[in-house]
Amino acid sequence: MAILEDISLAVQAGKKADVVSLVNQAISDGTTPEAILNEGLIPAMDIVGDKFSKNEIFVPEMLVAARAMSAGTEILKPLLVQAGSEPLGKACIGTVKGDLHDIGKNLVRMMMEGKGIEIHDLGVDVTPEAFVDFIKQNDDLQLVCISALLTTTMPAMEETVKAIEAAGLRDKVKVMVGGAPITQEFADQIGADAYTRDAGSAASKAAELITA
Ligand code: B1M
Repeated sequence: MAILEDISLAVQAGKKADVVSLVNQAISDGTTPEAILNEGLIPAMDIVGDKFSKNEIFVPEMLVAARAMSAGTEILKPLLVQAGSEPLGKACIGTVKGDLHDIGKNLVRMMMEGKGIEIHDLGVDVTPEAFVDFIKQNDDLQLVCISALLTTTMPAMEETVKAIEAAGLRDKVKVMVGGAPITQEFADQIGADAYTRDAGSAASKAAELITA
């Protein structure tokens, strides 16, 4: 669909105002929010990442593309998130220590909200101690979600799981991990309860873990 390609091109060029108007137009034309996300916005970031790897663009261009992408997802948020009356359960989410990438984490949060999960966003660069403190302060917390986008911050994910264990809280919560460099094998290796590849499956898995 031409408009999805236009959305992708506008994100790649970091044209936030164009992304906003194109996403709004796509919605009024009847394009589903899932198609806008999965066929317009997300593929754009893969192209941006590829260009960065090839030294065709640099951090500032990645940053403006990220801002344009976030402006698009903000418009989709109310369409993806339907507030339920009773929360299904309680979770928290954060990007690991040393890692500032938050677009994927924000999408996971939105999809979980869409499933009716009460999810607290601890932000980016979240230390293992901050995860542990949050668990301690929230007796009814059932699930801890950790995101990482850099291979260099994957060890911080393991540190976080170990810190939860060391604090004697591991039996109290389930731990779910994800992000582009994470695999099922890595999740098993660090003792996480679940790994999911994308935001949609993360939300379904979270609902399953919380209600099990
Ligand atoms: Co960065 N960056 N970046 N970056 N960046 C990547 C990740 C990179 C792959 C680009 C590349 O080289 N091709 C590369 C990492 C290489 C590696 O580790 N092997 C990289 C690098 C190197 C860096 C810097 C080191 C660059 C530098 O400074 N020299 C630096 C690090 C800063 C830091 O974190 N300390 C850096 C900085 C940045 C910006 C700040 C400029 C910006 C982030 C802005 C922001 O997030 N607000 C940025 C961006 C935009 C990217 C790319 C282009 C796009 C990331 C993104 O948003 N993707 C990225 C290349 C790429 O991904 N192709 C790249 C879209 C998003 C929807 O996907 O986050 O994967 P993703 O989330 C998915 C799934 O992974 C999953 O669901 C989501 C949706 O379905 N998921 C989960 C995510 N978390 C989950 C948790 C779950 C379950 C599923 O359960 C808990």
